[in-house]
Amino acid sequence: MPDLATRFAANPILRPADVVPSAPGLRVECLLNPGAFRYRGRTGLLLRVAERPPQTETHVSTPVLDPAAPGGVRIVSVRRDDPELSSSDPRLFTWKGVDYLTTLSHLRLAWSDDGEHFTVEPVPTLVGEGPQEAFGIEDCRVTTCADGTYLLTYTAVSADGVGVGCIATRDWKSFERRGMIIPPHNKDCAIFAEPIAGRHWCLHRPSGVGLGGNFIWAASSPDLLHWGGHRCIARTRPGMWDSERIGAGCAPIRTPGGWLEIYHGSDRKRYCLGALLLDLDDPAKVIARSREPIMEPSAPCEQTGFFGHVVFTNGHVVDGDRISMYYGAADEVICGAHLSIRDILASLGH
Ligand code: MAN
Repeated sequence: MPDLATRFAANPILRPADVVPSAPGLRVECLLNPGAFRYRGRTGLLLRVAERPPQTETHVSTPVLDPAAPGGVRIVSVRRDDPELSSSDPRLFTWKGVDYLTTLSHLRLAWSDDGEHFTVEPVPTLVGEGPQEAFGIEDCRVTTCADGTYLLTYTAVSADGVGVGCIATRDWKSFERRGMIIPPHNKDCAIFAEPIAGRHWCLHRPSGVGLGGNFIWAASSPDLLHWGGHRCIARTRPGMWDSERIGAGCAPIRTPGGWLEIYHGSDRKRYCLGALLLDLDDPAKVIARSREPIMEPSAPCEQTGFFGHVVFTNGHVVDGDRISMYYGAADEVICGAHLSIRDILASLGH
């Protein structure tokens, strides 16, 4: 059955070869999961650019941010036959009991006049800063606030864990770093574009070891820095397409019948997208949820790549009924698709 997404004819719209590496000796391996926004009539994407040195037959090498190293980047290089190396996932390896990512990500702006053809800036826009971002920054949601502020929530990765960092900007040139707003293990944080009854809201995704799981939570805050009133709003569903992990996309869309949130779900075999409809006054209440995915990895570039069978989104812009959604395909290239809000709501029975 076809899904609800009409993919751009030009997909993939950006590939690793379209991006200049951030330093000599590094290669852009993957482009992933962009935040999306409008600024002065143009569409902006904040791409996740994942880099590493070219790999060899004998060694696995990955960059780590280290202010003491030349150029601020230290290369961790391990012989493939080292008995203390273990790796079963292309995204991660463990060496001497410490976990590493196989790539280092930064965030980089790309701009478009038509929403489909993008030009990528030649240098990184934001790179990890400080020990809690030593393994990079990833998967940035961009919330466009009514006062012209853009709130960026991203995954901050280090050997200390995976948490949510926040940065604010008004002009995409100067950035105010607000630090880690939700500690590890947490990611997939999307801040609502407007307050509800005087409080700010967000969705986020803690990961439990033992009891609990990779579930979506909601929280609220008086100041966008201190988050409380945490409630689990959606769990994974055994036997379904979102049985293993779920996480919010970007800021939900206000509709007359509720907040519409596009989220990702995985069942260990693939990552699909679905929708949640949340109560307008109390977004911790789920009114409806997709039984079937609204989008599944089906195009060749969604099925084959750095990590295959993945469609993952954390960025879109909305015009009336039309969502222009940007997504990472197979953790390697950036694609776009249009979706109709009406169609998604109808699929939820609303
Ligand atoms: C998971 C995946 C990776 C990501 C790490 C750290 O393993 O989502 O793409 O790099 O988490 O966030």
